[in-house]
Amino acid sequence: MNFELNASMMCANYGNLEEEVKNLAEGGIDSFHIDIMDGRYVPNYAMSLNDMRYIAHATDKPLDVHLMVEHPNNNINLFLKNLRKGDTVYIHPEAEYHPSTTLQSIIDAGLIPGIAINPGTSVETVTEMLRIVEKVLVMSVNPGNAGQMYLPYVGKKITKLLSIKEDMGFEIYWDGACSADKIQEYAPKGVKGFVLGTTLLFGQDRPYEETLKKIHNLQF
Ligand code: S6P
Ligand code: MG
Repeated sequence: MNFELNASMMCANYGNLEEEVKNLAEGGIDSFHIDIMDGRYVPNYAMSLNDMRYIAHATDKPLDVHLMVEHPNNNINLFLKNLRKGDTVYIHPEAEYHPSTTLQSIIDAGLIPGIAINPGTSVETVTEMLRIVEKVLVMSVNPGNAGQMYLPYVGKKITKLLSIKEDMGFEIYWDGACSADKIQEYAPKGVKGFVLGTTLLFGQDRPYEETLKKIHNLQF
C-alpha cells in the first residue's frame, strides 16, 4: 500500500541530531516533519529556524515544515528561502488575517502549500483554502506538544475530508498520536501520510529501520 511516513523531529534526540537524521533516512523515512512554535499561537517552543536549516543540510529528503506561529506571513521568507523544491509548508489558517495570501507566498516560492486543521476547526471554515492547497494536515491532538492522547472526534472530520479530496485536489496527512492501528485503518481509506512521534517511532528502544519496516509490512 502506498503511503508516506514522516518523522516528527521535535521528538528526536537532540544530543545526536545528525545521527538521528541519518538513521531515519537510511531506515526509510519519507520526510522530516519540522514543528516550528512561537510560544504564542501554541503554548510551547519546540523547533526553530536554525533547527530546520540544520536538518535541511543534513539530508536531501523532503522537509515538511509545520508553522505553529501567529501571523506567519510576517517572517515567512526566512523559512521559504531555506527550503527546496519538494518541501512543504503548512500554516494554521486561524493564525493569519489573510491565510490565502500566505499560501500564495508559499506557492510563489515553488514549495508545496498546506494547511493544518486543529481538532476544534471544522472543514466548512477552511473550504475555500482546500481549493488552493495540495496538502491538509489533520491534527488529531491539539497543537503544541508531542505525547498527547488521540481525540476521537477528529475521525468524523477525516471521513468528510476523504469524501471531497479528489474533487478539490488535495491529499490528507495525519498529525498527532499516530499508532499502527490508525495507519491500518486510515491508509486504505486514502490518508496519504502519517507523522510519527513518540507513539510509534521515537523512544521505543528499537532501531528506526525495524519500526519503519514493521509499519510497511502491516497487513491491510
Ligand atoms: C504537535 C505537533 C506534532 C507532534 C507529533 C508527535 O503540536 O504538531 O507534529 O510532534 O504529534 O507525535 P506523538 O506520537 O508524540 O503525538
Ligand atoms: Mg506537527
